[in-house]
Formats: sequence, C-alpha cells, structure tokens
Amino acid sequence: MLRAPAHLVIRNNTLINNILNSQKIKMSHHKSSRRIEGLDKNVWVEFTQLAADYSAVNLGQGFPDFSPPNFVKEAYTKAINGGLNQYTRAFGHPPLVKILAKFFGKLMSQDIDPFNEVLVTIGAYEALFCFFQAMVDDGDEVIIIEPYFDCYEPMVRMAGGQPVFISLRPKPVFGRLMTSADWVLDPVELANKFNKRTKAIVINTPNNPLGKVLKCEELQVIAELCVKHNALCISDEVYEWLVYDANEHKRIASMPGMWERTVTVGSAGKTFSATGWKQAVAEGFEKEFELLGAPESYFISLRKELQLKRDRLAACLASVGLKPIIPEGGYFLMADISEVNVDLPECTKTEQPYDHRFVKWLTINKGLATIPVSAFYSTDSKKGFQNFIRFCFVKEDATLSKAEDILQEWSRTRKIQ
Ligand code: IK2
Repeated sequence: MLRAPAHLVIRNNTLINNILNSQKIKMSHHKSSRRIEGLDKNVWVEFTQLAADYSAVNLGQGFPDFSPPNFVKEAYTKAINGGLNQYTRAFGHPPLVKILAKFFGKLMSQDIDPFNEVLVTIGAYEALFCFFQAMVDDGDEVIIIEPYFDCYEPMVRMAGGQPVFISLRPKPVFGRLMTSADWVLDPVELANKFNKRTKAIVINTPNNPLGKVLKCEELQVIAELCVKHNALCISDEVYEWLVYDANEHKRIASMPGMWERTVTVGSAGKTFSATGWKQAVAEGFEKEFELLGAPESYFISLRKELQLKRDRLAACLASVGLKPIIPEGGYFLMADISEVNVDLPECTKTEQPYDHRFVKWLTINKGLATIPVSAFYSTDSKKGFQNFIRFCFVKEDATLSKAEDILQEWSRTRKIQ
C-alpha cells in the first residue's frame, strides 16, 4: 500500500467518524490503550453537539448545507441500481483509480500508475491516518504548521512520532482588512525545525481554518528543506478547488525533487460537496476531466459561488466589529474577536481558552454556532491565539441570511447598552 517511496495521490470519497473522532467507548473492566490517551475530547464532538442542542444557525463544522451537483447524485443512484453494492478492489475501485491517475497526471504533468500510486481511502482522515502509521516510527519528528487541522497532532503521536510545531504569524497591516496571505512562515525558523530526526512535514493548502494558499516561493522553501534533510511531505489539499481572487493552487509534488517524497491527500467529499459519500466519484471526475478549465466545470462554478458567499460573510462581520481575515482559499473564514467586549457569564468554565467560552456563549445565547480557533493550535501556542473564531461559509444563502440577522441584531443591542 504505502510501501514504495513513490508518490501517492490519495483520493477518498466519504467522511466517516474514525476512532479519533468518536467518543471514548468504555469497555467494562478494561482500560483503553495508551495510544488513545488524550483523545477523549475533540472540538468537533463538543461543538457540533452544542450547535445541535441549541438548534443554532450552524456556521461551525465544515460541510455544505446544499445538495451535491446532480451529475454526481445521478452517478450514485446509477452505481447502486447497476449492482455496485459489494466489495471492490481493496486499494480503490479500478475505474476510480484510473480516472484519478489520468486527471491528476494531467494536472501535475506526471505519468501516474493507477494501480501502484493511487490509494482510495474512506475520507481524507483515513488517508492521513494511513500515512502516519505507515511512515512514522518511534522518535521520528514530524513538523506541523499552526494553525492546523486538529487530527494531525494525535495521529502523529499515535504512530509514536513527536510533533514539532511552527506557527504562521500575522504581519501587521494598516488601512485594509487582513488576508490569509498576511500570515507567513519565517524561513529561518522553519529551517531550524529540521534535523536528522525529521521524518516529514505536514502542509495544508488551502489551509483550514485560515484559508491561506501557499505561494510557489513558500512551497519552494519547504521543498528545498525536504530535499536537503531527506524528509517526506504530506500535503493535505482537500480544498484544492476552492481558491479565490487571483490565487492559484500549487501542488508541492510537482516541484523539483518532491515527486518521490510527497503524499498528496485530496477529498472527494469536499470536491463534490458530498462529505458523507462513498461511491459515484469516478464519474464525477470523468465529467470534470472533459470540462477542465471550462466555465461549465463544477469546480469553477462552485468556486465562483463560494467567493460571493465569502465576500458577503466578510462584509457582514466587518460591519459588526468582528474583524475578518479574508481567506484566499478553502471554505472557512477566521475573524478576530478581540475588539468585541462580551461579559461572559459564570456558567462558561473559566479555565477554557477565551475563544471556546466565547463560541459557547454565542451558540447558547445568540443561536449562532462557530468554531474556536485555538483548537487548531498545540497546547503551548493556544494562549497566543484565543482571540479568533472560525466561520464556515459553504452554506445556503438562506443560512447566511439567518446568521447575518443574528449578528446585526446583536450588534444593535451592543450599541444600545
Ligand atoms: N483535512 C482537512 C484540512 C480538513 O479540513 C478535513 C475535513 N474537515 O472538516 C471539518 C471541519 O473543519 O469543519 C479533512 C482533512 C478530512 O476530510 P474528509 O472529510 O475527506 O475525511
């Protein structure tokens, strides 16, 4: 599976709650293994439940509340009615791995062997899990860039590895809204994180939660360090089709010296707005292959639609004093809450970071669910990043309107007080 040092384009087609995302199951008289210590809590379990309990307008978890495109829904029905209901090839359904190799081979100008270089997993989660289990050994160091999608850290630890964190830091901006491009890595600091124990670096572009799209020059710095230190790169590109304005998604696997040392992870759930699906993806990619770059392509129309939603939400947040950081990609938007004074009541536990308490208050008292950004930082860095919350804008216009009404009403009452 992951045995060859060859490049693997890992695509997947559904979202499942894997062991890291499930609540700890108590087995009578048996202690759970050391490997899952510290995994009993996570931000998705806690805040998704809270949103449901208070029937809040949910701009928290990253899933579209609109339907996937008809052509994939039809392919799904066709697959089931046509008898595709039982096991297929373990490493990926042959028509799917073939079109993935053809599709991404074209984008990366590489010949990709569908049967040796493509692995289909159940969600990007499983692809990440397989990578860490297959490649990381006890004591290996894995560099993780903060803020990061929260499963990287426990997955590295579970494999026996040691996470080494480096933060993207915001540069000061004057007279305009901040964008995700203003958050940058210090190349010297990054170089200092590499050493002979470094097994891999995890990158995520467009980034969740910030929306940063890594530029060629930024990827170049990472690539050169990987080559110099013979390190692997796991490149989480699940939002690859969602880049806005003049930004372009660049694939680190295409850079000199990187093909042999990169595992690229995509997500059909994100790509086709169907986060809970398992089939019908091959036909979706077949159709998109024909339309690549054309205005009728779903990847292009979705991006345009989402850019409007991003701008609409950003304008609303700015008008009520929650400073948005304009994302270059992805479907999340971080906002700075430091200038909004809220008297958080006693009921919110004080030992939790401020953003956790703020999000709870907003969900319970105003009926709007979001996600605290400190959940995307390591324990030592959390304190420095308690003043941001994340909004998901891959939502129906009606959902966004409800959120706007809540925010505007709240802003009016703040002004009156
Ligand atoms: N990698 C990243 C960067 C992701 O954002 C996700 C999905 N996250 O969505 C939840 C949220 O942030 O609200 C994944 C991997 C997992 O993708 P998949 O759904 O294909 O398993």
